[in-house]
Amino acid sequence: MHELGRLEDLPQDYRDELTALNLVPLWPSLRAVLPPGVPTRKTAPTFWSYQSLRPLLMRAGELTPMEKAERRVLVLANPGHGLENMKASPAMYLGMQLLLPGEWAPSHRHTPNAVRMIVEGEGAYTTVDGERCPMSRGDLILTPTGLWHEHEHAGTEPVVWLDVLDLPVIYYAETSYAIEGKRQAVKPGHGDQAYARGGVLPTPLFQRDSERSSRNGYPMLRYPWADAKAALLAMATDRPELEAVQVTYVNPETGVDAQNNLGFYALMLRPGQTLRLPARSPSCVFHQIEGGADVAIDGNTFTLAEADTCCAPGYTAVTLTNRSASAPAFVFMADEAPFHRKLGVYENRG
Ligand code: GTQ
Repeated sequence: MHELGRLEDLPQDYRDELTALNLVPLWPSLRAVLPPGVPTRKTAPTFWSYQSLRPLLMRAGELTPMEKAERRVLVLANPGHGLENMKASPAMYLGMQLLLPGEWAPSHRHTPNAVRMIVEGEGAYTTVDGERCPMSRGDLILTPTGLWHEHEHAGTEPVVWLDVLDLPVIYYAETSYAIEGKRQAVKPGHGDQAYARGGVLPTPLFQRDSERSSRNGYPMLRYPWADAKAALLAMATDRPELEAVQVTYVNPETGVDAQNNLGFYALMLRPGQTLRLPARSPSCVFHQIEGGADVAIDGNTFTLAEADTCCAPGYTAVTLTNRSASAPAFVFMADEAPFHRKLGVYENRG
């Protein structure tokens, strides 16, 4: 690959004239925007310890009342992108949110898609499009684009969850905004009950084709951890030869990813297992639900204990190792695969 002309090679008067007309020569920047073979990535392998951040989150609970926060969140920001940009990766935002007993995070809706992975505490619920979704450790709750949501805590201990949003890409597209609302009326019915068995779907009077799912195409908003874990354990027992014991959170009516831009998965590492994930184009986030795993990314090894989180840049192989020889380890993953597929740039390089 031969060298191209530099900006400094051009006479100053020529450069000034270009600037005055809002023109830029491509060749000095061509290699930067189209690097050979592998994209330039700002995403740095980054680890966030729950034990370290938890006291700071609790302190936020003392320092900042709900009325002054609306959402009391410490953002897990990737230094490679600049902390102020609040990105874990090009398309993923991560935040740890705290709600104290009796608090209410008021109803709003926004264009970015969000999910919550519940980290600790009982007795809180998120109400999404009128459906009351109880929060329990390991549950995944969707708040897809445009749906009203509010968080409320009727328990006695703090509740904490991990927010995963596609905010960076929605913001980049200049399409990010929110609308404030009033307290929602709660409707009866729960998607996690109606869709509790994967092989059979609710079919009111054979209206499946014409009247697909309620809730704007998001039939299931809460994915209980008890069910995802049971599926993983059953898979591991049923298929001892299976290398990756993994499930994808999907829309139960279409079988496609639960949300538009980000993919969500739960993975079980068998006792003592080491699993190599191929180098794929999307960045990836790992969050330990149960047990402990070592996550090796490009020469960095992060030791995840329960509730710890880390992220890996795209085009990078990741190796996960269960540190226990006797117990399984469970990891929640989020990635940018649906977004990459839409862009037509998804790659698995093995
Ligand atoms: O709970 O609605 O971490 O609107 C960032 C923006 C959480 C939320 C975040 C949000 C929310």
